[in-house]
Amino acid sequence: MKVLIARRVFDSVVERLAAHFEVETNPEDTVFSKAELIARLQGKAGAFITGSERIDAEVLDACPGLKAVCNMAVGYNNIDLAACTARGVLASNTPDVLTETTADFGFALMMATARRMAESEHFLRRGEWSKWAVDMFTGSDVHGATLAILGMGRIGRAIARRGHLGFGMPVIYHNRSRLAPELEAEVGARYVSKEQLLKEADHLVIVLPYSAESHHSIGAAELALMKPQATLTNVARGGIVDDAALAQALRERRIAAAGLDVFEGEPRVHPDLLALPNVVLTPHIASATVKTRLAMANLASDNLIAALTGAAPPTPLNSEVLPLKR
Ligand code: 8YV
Repeated sequence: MKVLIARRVFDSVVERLAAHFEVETNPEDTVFSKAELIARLQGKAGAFITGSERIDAEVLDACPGLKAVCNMAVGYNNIDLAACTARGVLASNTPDVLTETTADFGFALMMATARRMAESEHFLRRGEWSKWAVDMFTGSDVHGATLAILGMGRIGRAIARRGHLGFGMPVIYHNRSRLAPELEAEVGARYVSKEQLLKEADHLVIVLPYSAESHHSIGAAELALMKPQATLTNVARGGIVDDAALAQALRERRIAAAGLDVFEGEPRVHPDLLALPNVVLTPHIASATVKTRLAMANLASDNLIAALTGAAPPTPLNSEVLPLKR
């Protein structure tokens, strides 16, 4: 059987897959256009993909031999799951292995935002530090401040736990569904309405999955509810926040600062955000530790190997298509 590894990955992962399949790799690490993806998937039974490749009905219909698409990411908004299921194609993602790493980064980005770390570093690098001043880069405290979490899945809970146990933060959250009382107690989190969350937040951290429903969950109206001293951190997906509205709120100091690891239309970043001092911007690296990226790649491979060899994939998104018939 032939499989496509759509992006450059670790040699050990290519070797593992090559022990089971005839693999086509992408050493140039190009992000394929839809036409190129379709061309590359001809005759392939499986695809190892990342969040950059979109698998939709058009791709699936153009690649009738495709049986499994295995995403190296926990978010799977790049995959039309219903279209996969309707055609009997197995889809998988990589939950759990990146939870703590992503929570570390989300917490760090929130702290860097609250304490103005990027802005002050740029000032220092520009050679503008000539003397100490009483109000130089004064930010807002993290310890004891209200941590507001939008989306309370695995990563949200891991961030809540850090705030609650490590920093004495009162934690509030809003989510489609409420956590069981014992889970709320474990991370010290209190369920509130979205409006209350925005009004009470000192530090808002967004960890929602992206979908048509969560598109622009945070826009001008939501930002208007927040305190002028509040910060916003997004480690979920671009598109959940309306970047133009956020840039305007930051410019007018209607909120204090933002920490963003994800952007609408990335890798393009809204020029208004790039021009602002009160933002910390990182290139979608919340899961980027050597250990975690390797674990994600191995889990995506485990899913692909299992799906195509008749075993049970460890983290399927649509196990109802098993055993594969296509
Ligand atoms: C990935 C992510 O690095 O897991 C996710 O959903 O956003 C990141 O961990 C990215 O999607 C590339 O696959």
